[in-house]
Amino acid sequence: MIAIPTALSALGFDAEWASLVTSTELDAGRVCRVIRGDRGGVLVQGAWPPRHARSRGRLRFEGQGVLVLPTVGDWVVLAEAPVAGRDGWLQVDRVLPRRSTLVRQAAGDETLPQLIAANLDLVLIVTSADGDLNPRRLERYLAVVRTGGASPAIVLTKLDLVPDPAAALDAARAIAGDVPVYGANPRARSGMDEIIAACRPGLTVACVGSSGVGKSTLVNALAGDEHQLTGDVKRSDGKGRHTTTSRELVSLASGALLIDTPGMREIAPWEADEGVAEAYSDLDDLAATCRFTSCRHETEPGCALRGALDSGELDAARFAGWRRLLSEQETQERLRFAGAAAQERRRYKGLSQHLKAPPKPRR
Ligand SMILES: Nc1nc2c(ncn2[C@@H]2O[C@H](COP(=O)(O)OP(=O)(O)OP(=O)(O)O)[C@@H](O)[C@H]2O)c(=O)[nH]1
Ligand SMILES: [Mg+2]
Ligand SMILES: [Zn+2]
Repeated sequence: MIAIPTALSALGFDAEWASLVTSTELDAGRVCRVIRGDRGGVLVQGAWPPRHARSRGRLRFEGQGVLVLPTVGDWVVLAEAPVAGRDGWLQVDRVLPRRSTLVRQAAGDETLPQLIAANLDLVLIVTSADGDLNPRRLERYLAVVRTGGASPAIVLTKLDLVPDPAAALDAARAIAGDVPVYGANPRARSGMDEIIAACRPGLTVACVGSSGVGKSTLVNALAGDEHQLTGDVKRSDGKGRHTTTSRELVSLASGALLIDTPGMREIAPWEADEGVAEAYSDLDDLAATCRFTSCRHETEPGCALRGALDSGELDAARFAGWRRLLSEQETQERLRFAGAAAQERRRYKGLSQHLKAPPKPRR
């Protein structure tokens, strides 16, 4: 049994994590947690103050790109050589196997994943009641969170700015199913009790959502101080200013660990068949009762979904949101497959050129 330093358990390290490292690594202070992720490097903290670190080249180039690189929330083991190069940055030797991840399809034209955070127990999907509340977007967030294996909860902010807060809460609850929905005003620090209770000691909790919805304000309210920078929402379009620019882990006095993230403009799940099925379990159950197992829910006879739409039992917008997510996942799958095939072809080409007989000498 390895003795766990208090400074590490304060960051969420437990016996299960300890079983993945050696006592030598632990004793040498080489085990630490990533508390901030930026482009190019990470900030890590162990039984010592935060320091910069970057991955070993091996980690950077081997494997499947971004998904293997350390991200905020990760537990990592540092390389034996304490200092990487001239800049004095530490070097990450390996990332401990993750308990959960938060991955979305990266914004932009290419079909690539973006790893947002790792080892989350709870993800607070923050949405503001004024303007941002969008059932389809909430469904997408739920699919993303569930795919990665963390538990979701929804936090509805700015209820003080809408005429009918109860209606806004109902709209969120209609999407949430058995996912808890908390209404709170983090700016006034009211309505926080349930959220505080959900952020139990030792848990790692991330806040995600659009810019300006109050994620950093919520983190500050939970931390009891002004740890995170917050920004007023632009008056003209109600959109946030993208005040938070990096993902950062904050330790609460209660013993919970909170991760604030920058606002996201788009949210699309990555490799999310299961997550989509869970977020739309009601539709999935219905689809299982269609007459044909291959039903595309278009004009097939005996389609349970069409039946539910006709009877008004199923909301057409929810149905459309589900179909859109499924077709996005299909496209993603196809592009991923095409990308992998191209890579394989390139490898093969390189290999065959290598094996080709040397050019014949000129006569
Ligand atoms: N009226 C009201 N304002 C709020 C509430 N919660 C947050 N705000 C305000 O909303 C603005 C944006 O809050 P932030 O916490 O910076 O938002 P954010 O989600 O962190 O935004 P990004 O960092 O850009 O992603 C701030 O001016 C907050 O004071 C609320 O419940 N009611
Ligand atoms: Mg913020
Ligand atoms: Zn059908």
